[in-house]
Amino acid sequence: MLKIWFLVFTLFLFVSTETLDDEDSIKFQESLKASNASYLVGPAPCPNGWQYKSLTSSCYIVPNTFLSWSDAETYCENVTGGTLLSILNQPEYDLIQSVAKSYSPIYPIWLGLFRDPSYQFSDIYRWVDNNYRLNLSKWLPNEPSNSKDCFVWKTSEPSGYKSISCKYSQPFMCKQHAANCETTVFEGMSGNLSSPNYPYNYDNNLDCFYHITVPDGYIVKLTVLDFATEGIFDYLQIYDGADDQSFVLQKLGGTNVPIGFVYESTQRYMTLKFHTDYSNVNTGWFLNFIARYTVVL
Ligand SMILES: [Ca+2]
Repeated sequence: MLKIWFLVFTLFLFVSTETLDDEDSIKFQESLKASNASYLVGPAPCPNGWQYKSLTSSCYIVPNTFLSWSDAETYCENVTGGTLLSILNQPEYDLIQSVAKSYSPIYPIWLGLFRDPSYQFSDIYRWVDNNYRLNLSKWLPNEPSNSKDCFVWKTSEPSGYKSISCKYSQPFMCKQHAANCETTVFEGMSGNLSSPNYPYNYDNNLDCFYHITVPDGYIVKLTVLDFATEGIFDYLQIYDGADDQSFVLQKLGGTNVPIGFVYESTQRYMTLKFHTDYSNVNTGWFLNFIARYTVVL
């Protein structure tokens, strides 16, 4: 399995050797009396400009351009952060058909669908954002053609899928899974953070954000108390700053993360992002943070 090979060739490095028991200033002890707060922000499931559909927990956008299949897929990945449209079940087909029809009543739109090269002598297809092989039931009569390698969705009646040459410029939709975590904001001198459902298994397809802010003159000292995720595919990324554009302090994944390891910010902010992929879960993680007084020269 592809995932195993990634695991074999990937090595996690841990940069901090500080332990839980190092000294903190008297000032820190005194100010522990200060109140702590955490609260949830959101939900804001889709980026700006995307349509959220609760039925599929997904976001959709229609770029105002016609492109070839490969250019459209690249556009969805690089420009929008999604993938070409997949239709994973009948409710999604019905839901998106009305959107697609109003957007492009004449021209068929690209599907993020490809013939699985490992099964080229049988009709096995995959969606670009989903690992499942599906026997599709939406083909138009006499489709798919063996001589054409890309697939469109004709949204006008009779609607259905057909194969065309990949080089044609067609309209398209991009899709991405909605962020199904609320963003958690921590403010104060200390707090505990854990993955969703901890100590029970977290879900697939997560992108959860945690923002920590400690008082002026302090830095964030984050300690790992428990950690178990699926290798490199489900990871917790720790940023030295107020958002995920900041410097990455560490990327944690797997089941060998040392308990008691500490990561410190250089300023009063720290951000964490927990990402999980489409399959295989574990019990997740439990962390603690405290504000540590620091003298900035
Ligand atoms: Ca996973």
